Amino acid sequence: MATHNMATHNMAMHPADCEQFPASDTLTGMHFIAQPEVAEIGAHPHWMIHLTAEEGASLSSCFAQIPARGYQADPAAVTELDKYGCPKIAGTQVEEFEAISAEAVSKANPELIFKIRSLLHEHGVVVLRNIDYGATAPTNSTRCMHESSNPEAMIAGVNRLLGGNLVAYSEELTYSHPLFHDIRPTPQGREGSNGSGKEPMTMHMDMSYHSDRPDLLYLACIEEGPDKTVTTPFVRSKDLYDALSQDQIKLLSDPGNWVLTVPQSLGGDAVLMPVLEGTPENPVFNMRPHVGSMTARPGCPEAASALAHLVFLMDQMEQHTIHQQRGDLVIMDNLAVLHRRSTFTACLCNWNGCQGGKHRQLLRAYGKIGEVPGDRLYHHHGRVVVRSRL
Ligand SMILES: O=C(O)CCC(=O)C(=O)O
Ligand SMILES: [Fe+2]
Repeated sequence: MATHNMATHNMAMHPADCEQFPASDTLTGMHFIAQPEVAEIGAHPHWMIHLTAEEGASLSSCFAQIPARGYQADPAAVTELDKYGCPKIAGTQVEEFEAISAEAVSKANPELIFKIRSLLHEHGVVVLRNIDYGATAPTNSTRCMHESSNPEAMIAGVNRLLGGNLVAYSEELTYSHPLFHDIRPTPQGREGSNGSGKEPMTMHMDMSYHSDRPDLLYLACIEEGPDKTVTTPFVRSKDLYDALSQDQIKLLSDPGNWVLTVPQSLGGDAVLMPVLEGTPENPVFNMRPHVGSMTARPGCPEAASALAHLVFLMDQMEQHTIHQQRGDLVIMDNLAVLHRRSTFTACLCNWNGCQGGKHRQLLRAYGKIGEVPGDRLYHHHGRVVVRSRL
């Protein structure tokens, strides 16, 4: 198993900013009003799909035909830059990779996509377990590329079958490949952590400040890491909404009540958007993962207490049933559920010279339903910036 370094990508260490924003329908279109579950870590909740050994083998034998990094114009590197200085994504290449990956998934397991769709519809989240990710490379300080196409093909194939297109965001290019992010958080303030790297990751929607936020979020667990108790807590937005009062809903839905800021890496401007949008059936909470990036406008104590109540509810209602292990693929309806990462213990190497895949390592990707840019890359968040012109 060889580790290849990403060639010309921007490797600067920046905080991960995985959120963003606007109102639209959710993928599922409908949600169950369910009580939060209290299943133990390791239990098998009903939104988990355990692949059998044969199912896993069938998927990997179909993926074997797919070239690793077939979504890149040059599979060895991302070399060409677009007019913004971002690595150029070859739209047609991605299109082709999505098509062959979708074909491989349907051929290997024709029923799978129906199960995924139905569980996503019902719960907003699905975890596939026992995927054979093949020869993956351990993450390291110069990033990695996998010899196996399995993680990317699994994501691209499922996403395409769900009606999604892979998309990238210019502010997230620091993660490695624009479409497939190497997420390797440490609590010591290194990349992949939140904000300054030392903040906790609060409940959020990925890219919640962005007008073209993703509909679907994929987290493929490449390595579990040393902490066997770290979880990806989540809560359904519909459940949260139903627990709010009409007054709180009104306060949260008024954009004038809030100071919501984009990531520091984008200048940290406040943008015009409400905390809550969507419809009573499909509510969308534009939660940001950084402490301090969502506050009530000064002089709006009622709004501040509505937000405090929402935070209290998220804390009460979140489920702790997802602990990711190698071979998992977490799929979330990004608009219908909020998620975060629990506090965790880092790799004992303290992010220094650790070899052999001991770090927790996720591969993240985003899917968008409907029209997407030809090169799959969004360059601007598209929000109205609230700033004094004087
Ligand atoms: O590490 C996790 O479990 C969640 C990470 C996350 O929220 C993200 O990368 O968007
Ligand atoms: Fe996230």
